[in-house]
Amino acid sequence: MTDNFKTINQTFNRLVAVACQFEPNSQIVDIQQYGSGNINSTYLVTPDTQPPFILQRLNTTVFCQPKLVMNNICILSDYVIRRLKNFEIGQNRRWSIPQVLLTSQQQNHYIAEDNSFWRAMSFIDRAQSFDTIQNIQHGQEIGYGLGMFHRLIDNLPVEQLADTLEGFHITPQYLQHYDRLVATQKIASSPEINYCLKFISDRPNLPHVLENAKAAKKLKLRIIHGDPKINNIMIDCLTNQAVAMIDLDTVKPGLIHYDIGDCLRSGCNRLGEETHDWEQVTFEPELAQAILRGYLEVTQDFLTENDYKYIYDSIRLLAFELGLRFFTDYLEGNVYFKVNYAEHNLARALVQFKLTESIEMRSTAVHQIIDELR
Ligand code: ADP
Ligand code: GN1
Ligand code: MG
Repeated sequence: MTDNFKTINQTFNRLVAVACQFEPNSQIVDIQQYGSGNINSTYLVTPDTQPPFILQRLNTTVFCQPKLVMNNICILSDYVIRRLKNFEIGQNRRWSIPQVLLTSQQQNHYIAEDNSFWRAMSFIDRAQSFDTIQNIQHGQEIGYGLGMFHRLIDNLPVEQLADTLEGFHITPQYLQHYDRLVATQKIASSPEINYCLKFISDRPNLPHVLENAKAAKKLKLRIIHGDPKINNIMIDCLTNQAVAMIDLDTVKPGLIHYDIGDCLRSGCNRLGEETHDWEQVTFEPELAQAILRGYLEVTQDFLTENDYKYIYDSIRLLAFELGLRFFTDYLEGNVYFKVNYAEHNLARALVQFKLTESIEMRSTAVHQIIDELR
């Protein structure tokens, strides 16, 4: 047996041992690495007598209170399951939420000997998610999916969930951190790095736009998803309809504008956030129209005047914020997002800044779309 093969075998056996904690009464037939998330490690587990399930190793550098994260997810999914019992979903539609699977010790997580933190979730079957937007109908379903998620929890009191990731989407805090880094660290020079540095320094007011609105009580805290990029919205393989939102680690109190902005920055960039063709990245208003149409179809009853007023700002801000987060992570040596090569986070930052620029250029069209839809 070669050393390489031995290591693969050991890793597989370790994964099986963890998977068995959640499914002690079956033989594990297969475990495959799954999905393309930037934070956790995800596996699809196939037992012999039970349906497949998702096994994840939580990134505890990012989520340093993993038990609280699991508590939030359990509270939210129990609430949604109860709510769905008396909820009229559109004709011929289905909607579900991943459920936390318990260990044989009735725990919602398992801590392995090496201190790694694991959890298992039910698998949303007959569905898939995409890293790039497929077409206008996909856009509308992405919007509907986020809208349905917000609608189902619109009465869940914010106090019920813990703030498991302080500072998440508080753009001024990301900026402060970045400013400190740039002031204390020698930054290399290249056309791409200089573009990013200038892009950020040219927009001193932008990072504050949503936090100012929150402080002025124009926008209020609600429970949010926190990470509604398009590959976290599952699409039915047959009907092409949105059927679930997954990746619930960032569910916590926040502004729904963080979600709206993140969903649109992710869904209106046809090249996707991993493209190497960053100079060609654009924000497409017709996709924004489709996403917002789908979103408002289910949420218009509880949105306020101010909620509408800040939609454009939120799209621009969330694209900028993600660019700032990627660029900062690049400067810090890739300590947060998973990367495949040293400049990966720089490449990702360029995509988001180019997208922000395109959003700014299409400001009139986007405002008009929002006005027409309300
Ligand atoms: P990350 O936090 O790293 O993004 P995710 O929870 O989004 O991890 O999972 C990564 C991928 O695994 C998703 O994009 C999706 O393809 C798949 N996935 C995760 N949870 C489920 C689920 N409950 N049902 C079906 N697929 C899932
Ligand atoms: C991360 O986990 P994943 O890949 O769905 C990140 C999001 C970013 C996204 C960009 C907890 O999401 O905030 O928008 O990457 N999640 C966290 O792809 O930081
Ligand atoms: Mg994800």
